[in-house]
Amino acid sequence: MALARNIAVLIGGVGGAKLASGLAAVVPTERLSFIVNTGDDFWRLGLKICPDLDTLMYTLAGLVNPESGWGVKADSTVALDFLAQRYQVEPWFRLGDKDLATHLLRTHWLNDGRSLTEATACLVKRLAIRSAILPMCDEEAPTMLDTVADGELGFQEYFVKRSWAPAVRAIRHKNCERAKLSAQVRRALTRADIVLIAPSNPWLSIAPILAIPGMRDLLSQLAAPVVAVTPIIAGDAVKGPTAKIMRELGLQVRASAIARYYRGIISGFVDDLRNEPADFADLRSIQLDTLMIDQARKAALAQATLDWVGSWSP
Ligand code: FO1
Repeated sequence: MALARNIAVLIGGVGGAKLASGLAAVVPTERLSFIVNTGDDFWRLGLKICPDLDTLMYTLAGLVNPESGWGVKADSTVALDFLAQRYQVEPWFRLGDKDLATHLLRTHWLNDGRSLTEATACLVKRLAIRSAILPMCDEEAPTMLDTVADGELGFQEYFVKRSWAPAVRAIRHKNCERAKLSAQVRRALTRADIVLIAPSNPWLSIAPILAIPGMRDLLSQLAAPVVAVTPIIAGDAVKGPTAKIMRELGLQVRASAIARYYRGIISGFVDDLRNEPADFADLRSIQLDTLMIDQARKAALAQATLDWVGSWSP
């Protein structure tokens, strides 16, 4: 594949950011556009929190906390501790001091009338990131989990407060019918020579993006290849609730179930070497080492994926 090609990536949180980091190591970063899940976003203490945007932003800026994969490295929690100790505010959502600066500035700009796309672009520019980081939409379309025992929970209540323990029976993208494809997202997708779906949780991180009216149609009509990377390795999720949710939704925990979920959108699928070879029907597929345990492997997966797609005959 020629170096100067445009790549758009649909992406969620920590798992997806690893591939983003690999891509940034092997292609000019200004050629990368990320369309990021905002279904996890919520308001906390009057501040707009956008975990997946920030995870990607901090990763590409070299600021991410390497232990957790989210938040800022070497951050302190002076404000959070003071809130807990002196004001009895429950510190269930860990907001570090440096991370708080991002939420303050973003919320300030939103209150000033900027869209989330504009506010994110300003943060990205000030962090000297050359890739485009685009919220999936400017409207709020929060992911809601319908749980067996506790009814409907907001995403962060389910994921962080309840440690994704409650069994899920359905997932809803509240108000998604009101969301619109932004001009920036549309342009990133139509200009892309290749579209990747990162190995993020298909149901929690990618489904909210696909739920935006017009998104599925746009993706299915693109001339460019659309290729998903498996989040299932050796028949399980590397981290997080992907496998648990698949079981709860009555699906088999297999890469082929992920490929089936993306049917009609993707033309290719990157499976993992450790998975049982599967029949992906009419999709092109390849088995690669998708376990991104260090920077070298992140870059190797990004390069191998781009080389593979670049070798497809037109
Ligand atoms: N994840 C946690 O498991 N616990 C936290 O306290 C937590 C705080 C947090 C603060 C800012 C931020 O940007 C992300 C944060 N995350 C936390 C991660 C995040 O909520 C999830 O990993 C994603 O929403 C899932 O993609």
